[in-house]
Amino acid sequence: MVNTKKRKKPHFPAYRISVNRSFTLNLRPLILTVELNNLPYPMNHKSYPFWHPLIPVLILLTTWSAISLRGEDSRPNIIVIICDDLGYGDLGVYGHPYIQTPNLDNMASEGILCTDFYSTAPVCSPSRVGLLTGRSPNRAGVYDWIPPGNAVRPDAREQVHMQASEVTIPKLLKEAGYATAMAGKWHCNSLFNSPEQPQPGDAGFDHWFGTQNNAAPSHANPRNFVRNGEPVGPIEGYSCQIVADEGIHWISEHQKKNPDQPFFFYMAFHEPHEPIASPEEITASYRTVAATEKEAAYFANVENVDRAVGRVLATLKSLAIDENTLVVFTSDNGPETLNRYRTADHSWGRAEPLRGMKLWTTEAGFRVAGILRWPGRIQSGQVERQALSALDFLPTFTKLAGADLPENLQLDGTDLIGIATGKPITRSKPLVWAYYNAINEHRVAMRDGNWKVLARLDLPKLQNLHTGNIQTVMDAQLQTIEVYDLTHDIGEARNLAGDNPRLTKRLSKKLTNNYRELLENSHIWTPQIP
Ligand SMILES: [Ca+2]
Repeated sequence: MVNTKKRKKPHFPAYRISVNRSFTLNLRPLILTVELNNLPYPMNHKSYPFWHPLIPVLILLTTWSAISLRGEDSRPNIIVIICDDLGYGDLGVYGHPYIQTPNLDNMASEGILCTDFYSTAPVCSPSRVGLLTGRSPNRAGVYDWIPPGNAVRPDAREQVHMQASEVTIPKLLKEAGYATAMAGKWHCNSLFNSPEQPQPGDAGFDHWFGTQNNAAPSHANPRNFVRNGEPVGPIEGYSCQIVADEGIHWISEHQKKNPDQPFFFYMAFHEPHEPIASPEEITASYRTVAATEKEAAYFANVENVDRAVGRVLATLKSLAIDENTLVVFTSDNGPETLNRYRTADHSWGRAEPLRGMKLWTTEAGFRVAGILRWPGRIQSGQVERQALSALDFLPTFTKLAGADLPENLQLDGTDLIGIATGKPITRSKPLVWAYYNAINEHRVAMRDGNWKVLARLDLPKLQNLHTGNIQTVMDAQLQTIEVYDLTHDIGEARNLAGDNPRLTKRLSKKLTNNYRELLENSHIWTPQIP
């Protein structure tokens, strides 16, 4: 269903009444909730409607003199941490037998571990555009990874970028009063740090520190970072720690200067995408379990990410903003295939138990790690098995921020507010991916409830849709439908399409309807070469 409903919630300031740190009242027009904190009560950290029977008891137990009323924005800070090509099975908490990820394992145990979390595409650029816009990246015209735009191409790929008209998470949160910043891999344009295309600042980030694509020459001592339009030059250290440093510094400075203003930080690590480089000290610890030196370096690369995440989470605690900061951790796509290209020789990412790898439309292409942590609002130790997507971040974050959505904005996800309290989410349309350059033959995929559906298109591999090929794409019909029950077959091993024609027909129709709608609303580029 197209989400055209404008959110009417006005941006009234919230006032917090604190009573001996034992409970707080958040007062907003139309929304009156009581949060119980630090109480020996089994439903600690829950919000209660104003009529909850505990309220009068608690009020009687306090004195007015203990109450301080102060104007304070109680909306959460939000941090998105995204890895590059992290395998679904690469973290300890997702079952890796060797890689040590204690910080991410703890983050999951303190929040929600998502078993069925999806990125918006099986490759870098579209995945990031989908996350930032809350829409299938095809709508923005970003179909495949974006090469540098230094040469005109017949398929117009040199033009591809997230256009200025796209509505993004940072734009919406900034309008709602948030401070916004990003650090790491951008990969949403072909002309990075050029006035010819929108840059991270144009996408809504007040502060940005990034690279067009990978850290170069590798994760070690990168030379290609740009901060707010100014090339930084060589930096000593490893990319994920450098990116974490930028985040820690920016967040710390922001808390000093504007402690009452909530912030959004997008932290996009380059690891563990090639070209991989890892600290010797960590690599050494894996030499006894890794088959090769390069596998040990890959394992160390993921552990280095874990250490960077640990430093960020420790900073939130030291700044005393841990309780009111939502941190999400995920990956842009699945693991790279070892030696798929010449320099992909460290790519020992683990897709198990999923089928495929990065660039596939089977589960390993885009089912990724998904961890959500927000101690003030999310109960610890939850495991979430509903299908969730990075498409859901925009509707979730804008709701938390009370931000207005533009009229007629077509979104492809749903808000995840309910999962904090174990409620089922409502998804008005299935998750659909159309990746025309997939390694496997089924270029279109759908997740609907427990069903995974794959379909072929009678098309050659395409990296872009443009005026020269759009008619051929429009004429291509979905065919050779495959159906899998992911509840019992996470590895997509048993195609049920032939066993259950009625189910297959129903799912095929649903996929066709949603795919056609997406195609009709996908941006089409015009090549400069006729
Ligand atoms: Ca990637």
